[in-house]
Amino acid sequence: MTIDKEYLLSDADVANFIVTGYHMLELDLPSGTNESIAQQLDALESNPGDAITDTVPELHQVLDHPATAGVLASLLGHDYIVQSHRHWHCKQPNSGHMQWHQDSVNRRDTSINRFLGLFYPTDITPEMGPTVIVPGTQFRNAPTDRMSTYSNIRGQVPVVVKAGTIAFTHYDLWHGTAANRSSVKRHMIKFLFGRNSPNTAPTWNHDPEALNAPRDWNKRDKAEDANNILTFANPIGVSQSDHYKERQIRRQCWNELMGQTA
Ligand SMILES: O=C(O)CCC(=O)C(=O)O
Repeated sequence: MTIDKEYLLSDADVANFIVTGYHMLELDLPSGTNESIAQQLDALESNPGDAITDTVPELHQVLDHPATAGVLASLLGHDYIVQSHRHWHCKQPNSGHMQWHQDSVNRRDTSINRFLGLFYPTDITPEMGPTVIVPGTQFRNAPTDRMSTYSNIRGQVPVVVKAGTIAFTHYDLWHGTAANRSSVKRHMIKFLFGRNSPNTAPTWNHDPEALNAPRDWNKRDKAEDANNILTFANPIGVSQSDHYKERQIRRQCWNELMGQTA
């Protein structure tokens, strides 16, 4: 696929993904597409698993959208892989919350080799059982049985979004769902994307001066440039001793994406 440069991420976007473990994208699908997808999902009586894109072929428009391709090419290389695994997550009205968990294998890993895309064909309100993510937890391992007992984690973000949003989330990001207290089904289609080859150079809209911005101690957590984001961002407010270890992981991750593996 040819990648339209206009849709590639910026240095700040890439730094934010490394730091928070997610990137939100609101797709401008043709008029009526989201509604049509949602209606077809509403009517499904069983879960087709990986065949959900055969059952609801308009979902291919999510994968083929140039803005989706721009994010994937930026973070996984221009030869990224759309894996065959996908899953329809239908959260029924009046269903309870889902415990905190990580989807991947709970390993601290500085490489971005695969991640998820969570697509929502309808507006998602706080009552509808949104996915809830905890930005900045993707480098933190916790035994799943213990994590599932955690309750109100500081810094959690409910994925309350407009119809047509795809949330790209690091495979190790801690997440769960809120209860669906509404009277409607909440739909989410999960896609999985992978890397084909290691980067030898940045694959996003990279400015060679990106890391030259001076450190700005005044802005700290409000930083807008890659250097200061990687240095100061602290989405779940961890302690200084914890933060400095995480900063090292962020820089390793950035360097790998830059193609500097040594
Ligand atoms: O349904 C959701 O919002 C999240 C599902 C989930 O956490 C998972 O499949 O791992």
